[in-house]
Amino acid sequence: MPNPTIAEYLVKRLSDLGIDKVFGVPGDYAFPIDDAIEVCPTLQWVACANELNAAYAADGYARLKGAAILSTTYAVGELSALNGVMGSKAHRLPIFHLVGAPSRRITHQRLITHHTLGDGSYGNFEDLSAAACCVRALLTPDNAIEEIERVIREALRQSEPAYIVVPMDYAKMPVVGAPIIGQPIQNIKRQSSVAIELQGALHAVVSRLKAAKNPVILPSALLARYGLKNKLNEFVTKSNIPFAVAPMDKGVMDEGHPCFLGLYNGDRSSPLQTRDVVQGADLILDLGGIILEDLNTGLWSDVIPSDKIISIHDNWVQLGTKLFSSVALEDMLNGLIEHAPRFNGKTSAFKFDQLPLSGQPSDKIGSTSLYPRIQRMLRSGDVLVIETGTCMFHLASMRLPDGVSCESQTLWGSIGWATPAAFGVCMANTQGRTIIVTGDGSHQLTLNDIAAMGRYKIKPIIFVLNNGIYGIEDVLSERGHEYDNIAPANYHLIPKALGCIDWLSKRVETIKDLEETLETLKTHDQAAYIEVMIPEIESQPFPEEIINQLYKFRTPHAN
Ligand SMILES: Cc1ncc(C[n+]2csc(CCOP(=O)(O)OP(=O)(O)O)c2C)c(N)n1
Ligand SMILES: [Mg+2]
Repeated sequence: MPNPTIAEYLVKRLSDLGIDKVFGVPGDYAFPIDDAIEVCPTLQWVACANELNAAYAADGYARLKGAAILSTTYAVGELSALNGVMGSKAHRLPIFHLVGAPSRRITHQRLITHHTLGDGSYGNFEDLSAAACCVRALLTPDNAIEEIERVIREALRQSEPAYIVVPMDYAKMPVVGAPIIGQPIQNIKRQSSVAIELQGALHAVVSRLKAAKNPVILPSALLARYGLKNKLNEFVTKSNIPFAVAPMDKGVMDEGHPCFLGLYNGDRSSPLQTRDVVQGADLILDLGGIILEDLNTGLWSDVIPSDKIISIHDNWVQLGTKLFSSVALEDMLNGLIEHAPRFNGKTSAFKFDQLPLSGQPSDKIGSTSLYPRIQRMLRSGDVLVIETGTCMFHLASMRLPDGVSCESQTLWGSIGWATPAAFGVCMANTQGRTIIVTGDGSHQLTLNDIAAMGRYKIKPIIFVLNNGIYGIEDVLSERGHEYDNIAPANYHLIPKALGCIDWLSKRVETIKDLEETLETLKTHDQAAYIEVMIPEIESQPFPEEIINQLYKFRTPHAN
């Protein structure tokens, strides 16, 4: 049998990882890749409304499946995807970004083509796209087999996006050499350690744990990226060490676990006692490298002395000034499962579960009545997708019921992410429901992918919070700016207008409306779209003190 073409081989080799969908928008330079995807029996082409949405959808898919494929065309397509891929880099997701480029027969002759600046220059967009990736390759028939192995290896090792460009003529040529059949991602060892560094790090960490009286674990989302959620659970269960999660890391561990303390977010922890337990611990085991970003630390109000924290990063371990490098996170976790001592104290010193229910049936809905009801509707197996905006503050501090996980984009924070990301999550989540909570302003950026959701007959449950404004911006600055008002829309009419069949679509204004709709959802087996009216007056500015804490615009006192 003749060798497959580069395009055929590339998409098949990536699907060997267990990826079964490709998110993208077609384009002429990418036709050979698009065609190869279409005929590949293990891949489904998922047509998104635009490349940015496709990148967000790939991001959501990779959060559950471990990796994803994004396919765009030269320049106009890839540059539209850039913000989304950069977000995946920030959130450490291996997205394979495939881009079809003009053929070498064109570029060698410097013929001026469409999607260029008209200057006969071709490589100038590659540097831009590659900036969102940890590894890049331009495939030729001669290098394709080796380059694809290198790119896959590196993207999985670093858990970051990869950029793969294929000129159109090369894409249709057979690969030279012996094609390789790959392994599913779960079977691949992502990083390996240098034995002496690993032994040293493990010994140092275990000794510190043995000497500790009241340690606490802070697990980071990076563990999920490396497929280590189950191992984390095994370690926590076996060691019985209490753990708290920071907002960015919510969803990495089941919040129904008896060792769960709550959300650690400095002075904005929930419940507040979580802060005291974390900051009162004599040892904090940071598993995965917690990112001390403003919104992940209660505006940098975390107070953890460096001698109390041990940080186990993806491939290095730090204990004060002692640093071990070339130590794989997975190897450390395996070692800890085997050697860490078991703690016997009572783990959770306080009880907190459901938010109190408030409001009468005829009352208008507000945040205090909405979130307790969302909390009660969640059930094991659900994945909650949280958009950037006022909802993220309410949802981050809310305890998730047993077996519910969640995804958010707390670090990159690009509004509009959640709607397509939930599309991607839904495409990967064959077990449970996918529930998304988004503000109206964010939703307006990417709601055109509701049409794609209808087309592929997925069944998300979407809550759109209609307050008519960029509410969080009012909270962070002041009220009344014209630029924070958003175009009014009848959101609940969108699914129908965009061709979604059998969707439950409602606008709810009172608690009675909301409760009736939530009751229907209990037995409803189709997609649902609920426009929740929220009074804009709720978005009151934070006190200036807090705003200054975040932006530091004031000149500090001289002494
Ligand atoms: C792509 C992008 N553009 C602009 C912003 C700035 N921004 C952050 S939150 C926000 C408003 C979100 O409003 P909405 O989705 O309506 O939620 P609300 O806060 O009103 O609940 C904006 C404009 C951003 N984070 N990302
Ligand atoms: Mg809003």
